[in-house]
Amino acid sequence: MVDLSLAPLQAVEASTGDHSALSQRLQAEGYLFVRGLIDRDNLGRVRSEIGRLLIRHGFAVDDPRLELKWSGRMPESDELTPSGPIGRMIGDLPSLTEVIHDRGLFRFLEVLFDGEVFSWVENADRVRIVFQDLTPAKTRGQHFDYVTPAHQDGYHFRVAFVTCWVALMDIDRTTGGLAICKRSHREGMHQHWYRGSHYLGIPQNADQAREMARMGAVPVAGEAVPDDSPKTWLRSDYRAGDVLIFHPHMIHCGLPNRSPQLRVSADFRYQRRGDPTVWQSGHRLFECHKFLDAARTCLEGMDIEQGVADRAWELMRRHGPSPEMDLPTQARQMVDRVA
Ligand SMILES: O=C(O)CCC(=O)C(=O)O
Ligand SMILES: [Fe+2]
Repeated sequence: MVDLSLAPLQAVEASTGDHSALSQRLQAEGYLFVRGLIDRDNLGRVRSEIGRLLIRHGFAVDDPRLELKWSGRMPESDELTPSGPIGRMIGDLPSLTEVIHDRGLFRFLEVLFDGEVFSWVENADRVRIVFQDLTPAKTRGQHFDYVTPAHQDGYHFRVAFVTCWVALMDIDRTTGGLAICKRSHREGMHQHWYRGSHYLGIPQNADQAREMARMGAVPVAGEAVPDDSPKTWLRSDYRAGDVLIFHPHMIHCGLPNRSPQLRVSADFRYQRRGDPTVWQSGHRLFECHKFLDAARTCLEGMDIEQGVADRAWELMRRHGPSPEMDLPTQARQMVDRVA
């Protein structure tokens, strides 16, 4: 990640009841930042239950002076992923369901959408635990695993929706949190890069794109190419229960966690009920990943170039499982389409 020029987010009141004011602001600025939107008691309950799970599995230590203090243990294999055992336990917490369906959040979104709200099934699997990253900024590439690379959620899901990023604890500059690139939602869909299964996101400038290409990475989708114009990234010191709602084309990234705590946040997606949706919205994330991993394995087993496999995988990701054909047939069809 390149050095970021940071500025604070401008908040709107949770009680704003004016649909056109909110939707115009979302269109103009690409985000709505609402302090303390989530019910404090529910929020506290889910945080302490996640904290207890993290202590029980050795990731956090029980320290009354510092909640969610990292033990120094890193996750092994898939432990903490949505498919792994601890990830699944977090996803199944009833207190998390409460937060996903928080009354205040729903009321706010109903005003924003001017209609009923539909919560994605995979929201249960969107609690994110970000581990400490003490790598010096200079040596840290865009491809570093500890932070979420710059991307647009609209690349993943090509329908009308909003992402609600929720701070599940207080998150200051040291703990990292989310940053959004000011007004980047007006630039359309940017190129998103992969190297094999390694997701590199959006390069921040032309140099970084060249560096990715040199490593053998390819852009799999998106049109806008990186430019060298100065960019401002917006963030704030988040408090537990704050919600950052943003446009599908808003470029955002995670900031490195340099604190002794684990960073715990969630990112939920919602739509207006009745709007067209994507196959993923009706599935838990581990079901989606199972399909995507199987598609990847199938394509890697074929005698084709990496770039072709990457683009075919991208098509399979958009289509989802086919009721008409098995995976190898679908993979072959997509390869023929991109080759
Ligand atoms: O929390 C993060 O690091 C990334 C979250 C994200 O990408 C999202 O909210 O869509
Ligand atoms: Fe995202």
